[in-house]
This record gives sequence, C-alpha cells and structure tokens, in this order.
Amino acid sequence: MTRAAEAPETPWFEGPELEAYLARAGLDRQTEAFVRSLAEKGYALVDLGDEARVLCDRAVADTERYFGRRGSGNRIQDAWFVSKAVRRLAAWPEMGRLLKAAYGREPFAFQTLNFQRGSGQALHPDTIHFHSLPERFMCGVWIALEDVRPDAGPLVYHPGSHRLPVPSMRDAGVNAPAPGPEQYESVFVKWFGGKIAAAGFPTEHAIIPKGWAFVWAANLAHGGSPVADPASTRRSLVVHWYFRDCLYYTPMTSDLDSGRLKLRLPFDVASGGWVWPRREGRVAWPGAKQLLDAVRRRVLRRPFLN
Ligand SMILES: O=C(O)CCC(=O)C(=O)O
Repeated sequence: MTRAAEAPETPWFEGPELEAYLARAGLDRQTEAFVRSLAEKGYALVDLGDEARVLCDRAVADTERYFGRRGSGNRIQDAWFVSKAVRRLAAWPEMGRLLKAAYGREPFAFQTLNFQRGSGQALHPDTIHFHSLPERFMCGVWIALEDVRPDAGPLVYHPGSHRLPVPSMRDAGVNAPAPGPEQYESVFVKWFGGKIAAAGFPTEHAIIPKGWAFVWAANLAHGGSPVADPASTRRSLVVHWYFRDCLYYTPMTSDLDSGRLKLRLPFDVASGGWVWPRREGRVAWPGAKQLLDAVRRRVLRRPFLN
C-alpha cells in the first residue's frame, strides 16, 4: 500500500479520489451515507443511541454547577477533565470509526465545550480557529444534551459552504504578520458574514433530538442563531477533533503566507496525553509557551468558563 493510500493529503470526502476510495473501501451502508453527506453538504447527522442519552443526562448533572459562576458564563471549556460522562461522549468510539472512514487518518477528540444556552456565536468556519497542515483535517461534533427547541438559538449552518477555499485573516483584509482576536472580531467576522450571504448558500438549523450528533467539516460556515426565548436552555456538548500526523495551529493568530504559524499541542481526550504536531512524519516543536500552557493544564486538570 502506498503512503498516499494510508494517509491521504486531503480528507477522503473532500478530495478528488472520493469515488475511487468508496469503491475499494467496502464501507457498510450507514458509514458510506455518513461520508457522502459530509462530501455533499459538509455535515452529517448521527444518532449516538440510548447509552449516549444516559450519558447526556450525567454530563448535564456534572457541569450544571459551573454555569453562572462569576457572572453569566455560558461556555465551559474542557469539562472532560472532571466529568467521565463528558469524556466518554467526547471520545465516542463509533464517532472515531466514522471519522476515520471519512478522513482517512486516525482521529482524536482534543477539546470539549459545554453550553447551557444558545451561544449567539457569529458565523464562522472552524478553519479560522483550529486548522491543520495538510489542510482540513479537523472536524466539529455538536451533541444535543437535550432536545433542541427552535426558539432556543439552534446551531445555524450553510450546507455546501465547506467547499469554499479556506479563508485566512489576510483574505479578510488583515495585513498583519501577527493578527489577534480583536481583528477577528472587528474585521474577519464581518467580512465572512458578507461573503457567505453573497454566495447564496441555503440556511439550515440543527433542530435535533437529545443524543444526536451534528458533525461538520472544518470549513463549514456555522454559528449560533439568535435566541428567541431568553428563558430557554440549549444544553449541548461541542467536541473538536483533529487527526494524527498533522501540524496543528491557530489561523486567527498565524500568518500562513509568511510561514508564521502559532502551533498547538492538542490533548487526546481519550488518553489524557498530548498529540505532538508532526510535519512530514517528524515531530515539530510547538513552542515553549504552548508547551508550558499544556503542562499547566495537564497538572491542574480544570475546566474553565469562557
Ligand atoms: O453551539 C453553538 O451555538 C456554536 C458552536 C460553535 O460554533 C463552535 O463550537 O465552533
């Protein structure tokens, strides 16, 4: 088997060899439908089953006390450090199997976000927050911890938008070798919203039952729709996945054109260890600050509100 067949340079579902891959892969019908849905629409829906629904309740019970601490926080990052239920849902083996079939590289969950209410988050592709080289080896898995109500600010997304070129801060007009989150908020978000509106993709909402997962390709435009009922809850668990044998970096604060990458040292939620970034099979140095931060987080093992 050639190296390309073992580890494609583009996720199978996004590359030109999709049909040839499907013809030889011998996937079962459900897995092939998952891969085709990601290819055509940029997302796929998966029922995680009854065992997962029990874990959804436990994940809610484990995390409820963190919300509203120090004000009105609505997003807890990395509750998997303290909740077995969150950790099990995040690294759900069946999800790993489906992602491996769609991407062709070994997946690992690297981060979790628990929400209690609708996020109202601006439209974005995840490729501006977390990306990889080779590109597009990243994916989001949004798990409904309760039935999603239409008035609770469901996830909004634009099918087909994953096929657009991966946007950078420079594309948005930020001509800086070291852009920052302020420029993301003030420039990128507006530029990206306008671009998606002009492209005319359909608009859909993830109104899904408890225990279902909405899986999106890294470059799919998505965000939190406005919350019509302020008293509503929309408890959800977002899991971000990467794939092995890649470089991991933060595009919002990087400049790919000049090769200045803010590398990441991601966790592997399943093992609790790190996955070192790799360039052409060799470990890449993520930087002292990233390493120190990862050590601190591994020692403290604490979720945080953000
Ligand atoms: O859950 C939401 O409303 C948005 C989540 C999201 O966009 C993300 O985690 O990338």
